[in-house]
Amino acid sequence: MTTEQGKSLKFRYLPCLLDLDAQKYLAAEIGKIMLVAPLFQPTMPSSGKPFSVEMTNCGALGWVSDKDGGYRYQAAHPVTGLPWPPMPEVLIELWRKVAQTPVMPEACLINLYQGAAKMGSHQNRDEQDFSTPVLSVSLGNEAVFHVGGLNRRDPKTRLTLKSGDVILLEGESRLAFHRIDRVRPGTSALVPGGGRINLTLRRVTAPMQAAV
Ligand code: MD3
Repeated sequence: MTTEQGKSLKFRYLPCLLDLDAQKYLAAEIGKIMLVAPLFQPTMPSSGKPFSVEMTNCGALGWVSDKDGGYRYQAAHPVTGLPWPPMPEVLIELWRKVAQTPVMPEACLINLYQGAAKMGSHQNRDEQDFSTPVLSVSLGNEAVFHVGGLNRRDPKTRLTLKSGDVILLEGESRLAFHRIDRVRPGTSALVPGGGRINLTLRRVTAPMQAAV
C-alpha cells in the first residue's frame, strides 16, 4: 500500500497463525479476564454517544473513553476501580515471537463485537510511543476490515479478518486509518453466544532510551 507521499504502509499479516486449540485456549483466558474486569461500554468524548463495541483490558494499563475524560489509558477499570488483570502468558509469548522487540506491551485492549457492532475509521494515537508495533489478534466471527493511509481520505484496502489471524502494525502502518465495518454472523463458534473478539497489544509509555 502507498500513500500520496509514496511511503509504503506495510503491515505483517499472519493469517491463521493460531490453530483452533490455541484460539480456544486464548478465548478461555479472555473469558476469565472478563469475570474480573467486566466489559464496559465506552462513550465518545464530548458527545457522550456510546460505542457499539464493548471493551475491557488486561495488562498494566487499559484504554478507556468517556464524555468527560476523553480517550486515555489508565491503570484502573472505569467501573470497578480495580487494577486490570495481568496479560495472559500466551499473549506475552505471542508478542515475543511476532513483534521481535525487547520493548514489552503495557496494554491489551479487548474489543467485543456482537450483533451490529462496528468501529468507525480512526488512528491509534493515544499512546506516547509510536515506534513500538501494535499486535492484533482476531477471535470468533469474521470481520471486514479496511485499512488506509496516514490521511483520513487515503484509499483503503479491504481484508477479511478470521479467527486466529494476527496482524503486526509496524513502521508507517502503526498510524494508518482503519475501521471494522461489519462482522459476519455464524462464521465461527469460538466466542460463546457468537460475536467477535479482537485483542490489540500496545506499548503506551515511551520505552527507555539508552544513553550514548
Ligand atoms: C491499523 N481494532 O482496537 S484490529 C482498535 O478488529 C481497532 O477490533 C480493530 O481498530 C478490531 O483500535 C482492528 C487493529 C488493526 C489491524 C490492522 C491494522 C489496526 C491496524 C492495519 C493497519 C493499521
